[in-house]
Amino acid sequence: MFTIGTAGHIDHGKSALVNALTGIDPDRLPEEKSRGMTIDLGFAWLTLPSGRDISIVDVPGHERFIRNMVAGAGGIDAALLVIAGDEGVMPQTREHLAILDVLGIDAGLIVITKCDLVEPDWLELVAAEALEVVEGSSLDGSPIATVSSTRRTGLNRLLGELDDLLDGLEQTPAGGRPRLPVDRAFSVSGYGTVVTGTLIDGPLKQGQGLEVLPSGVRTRVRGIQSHRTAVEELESGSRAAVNLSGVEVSDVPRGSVLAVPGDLRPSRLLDARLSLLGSAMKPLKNGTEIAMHTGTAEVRAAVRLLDVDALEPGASAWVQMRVRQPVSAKQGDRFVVRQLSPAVTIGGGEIVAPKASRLRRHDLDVLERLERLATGDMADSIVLTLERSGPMRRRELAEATGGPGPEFDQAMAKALKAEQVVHAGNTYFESEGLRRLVNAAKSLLAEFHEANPLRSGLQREELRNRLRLGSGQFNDLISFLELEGVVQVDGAVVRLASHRVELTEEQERAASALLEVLNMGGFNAPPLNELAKRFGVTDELLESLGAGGRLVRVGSNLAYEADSFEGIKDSIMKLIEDRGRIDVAGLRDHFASSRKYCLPILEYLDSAGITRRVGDFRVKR
Ligand SMILES: Nc1nc2c(ncn2[C@@H]2O[C@H](COP(=O)(O)OP(=O)(O)O)[C@@H](O)[C@H]2O)c(=O)[nH]1
Ligand SMILES: [Mg+2]
Repeated sequence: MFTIGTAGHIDHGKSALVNALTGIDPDRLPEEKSRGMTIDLGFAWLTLPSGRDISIVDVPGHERFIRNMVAGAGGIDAALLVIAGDEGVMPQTREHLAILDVLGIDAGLIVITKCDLVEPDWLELVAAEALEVVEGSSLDGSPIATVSSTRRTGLNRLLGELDDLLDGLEQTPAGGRPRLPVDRAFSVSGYGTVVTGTLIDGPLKQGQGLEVLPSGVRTRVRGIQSHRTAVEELESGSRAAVNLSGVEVSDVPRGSVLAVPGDLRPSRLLDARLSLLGSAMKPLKNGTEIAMHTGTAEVRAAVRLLDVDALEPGASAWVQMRVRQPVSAKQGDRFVVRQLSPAVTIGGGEIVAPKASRLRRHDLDVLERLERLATGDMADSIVLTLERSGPMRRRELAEATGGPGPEFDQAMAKALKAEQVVHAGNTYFESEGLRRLVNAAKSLLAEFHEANPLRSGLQREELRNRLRLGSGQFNDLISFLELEGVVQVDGAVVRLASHRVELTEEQERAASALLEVLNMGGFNAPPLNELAKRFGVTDELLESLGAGGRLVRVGSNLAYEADSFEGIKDSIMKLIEDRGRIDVAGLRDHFASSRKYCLPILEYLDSAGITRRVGDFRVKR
């Protein structure tokens, strides 16, 4: 369904026009009725001559209520730019037009109202002025309809024009995921909390679980109404009133967004393309605080200009918007920028990355990436995000690009198929980036092996630190390398699959002599440091013998030759089996040894998971 919005200066007959077209008075608040002035958004609907149902959002014209106008204009498909025949173009005609322009609303009709009050020649002048004012804007060349709402003239022609206009518009494709920026929340007795808004992505279904952003409160759709009629499901573009379970009115103020849980993540830093209106009075300086309107939300933001030091009226720039309150937006969302004081619309733009990290100013690489991000499709933005931020988990990546959902899945499939993205486990790499990481890991390991030929490999943690990866990403990378047969992992140590510890003849001779003595020594092995010194076995060589499984290091100065230790272990286990348990004294007596040997051996067996300590005794594990 299409939603149409009004726009134009106060008292130009917007609400009267909506009333005349639909029979519904959009001014619903008592204060609006008593003051004869629209303050907040009004809603109405009608069926066009073609049989098409449309919704209408009526906005206030008064300059004090521009924020309400922006909230209403956010989700509309086409605009009725209303200009009173007796007054012609006025300040908020221009300001509303500028807002439609920056929001990218490029379908509309110019409606000249109150034609009963003026002469036809005068109307022609107003029409000419109107065409001039829309020139160069998104409504450039829009058809003009002339009406009198009081005398009800020109209304049918207007409806016909509207039908023609909508014929040429594309309906948002179905199959997306619902997103509803909330413009009103109230309580209905017997129902509870009801919110309204224009469903910008859909469909929305009865019973659906949703999340309120930025608060993160979970809720469920208890009922949906469109145009006061209950419906099971609502397509995107429609006006919606949604009865929510489990939330208070205060949980869903205007500016909140309802979305599928996990689809959007509130962000405080967004990358965007910002244009300053030609009508802005002065250049925008880097760091300026402004009001940013996106969806139905209005937040304070500081603008970081990335490619200029001051943005001139009529020019555009890459910016980072640092917002004071979290914003829950998607890539491609439009926003309006207003000056804080005096409050006037000065520009707007498009969000390129909803969840950004701080970028360097005046950096050509950064600017080029933003450019590609803005012009590319989602698959490109996936690749670019990975390029920029390094490997990411799927979830993280979805949030950093357009949000999870079928669009993301499709884009991901495309990027994987084109081999621009590669994944290992749940971590996604930009393929060039992965190649670089693989090469880095390989050369770090090769260097290590070269420098430490006797060591079996590099500590995992050390490799992770050198590659500067998070542990999840690192683990995925290592699994990938293992699968590819590049590395071999032994506990906490990683080595190149091709690496073998090879002893020189001399080292082998020394090692064998040492092991031989140990083998002969039995339970009461001679101190390791003395043996090592005697045979000229370096610490490194000892370590390598341990890693290679030829030597069992039981204590800092106590080691056994592997086979001989196996025998000792078997005897101890047999002893435990016979006696049920054993303590240090028992072991000492059995082997005619001393605590010096028995204690470290039992502790070693504990730590190897072979025995278990119970009080002073060891039992079989
Ligand atoms: N004569 C005449 N008066 C109109 C017409 N349309 C609106 N008005 C009057 O203009 C005033 C402002 O209209 P309203 O719809 O509230 O303007 P809005 O602020 O743009 O919504 C009201 O007093 C209306 O009755 C029209 O076509 N002809
Ligand atoms: Mg009004």
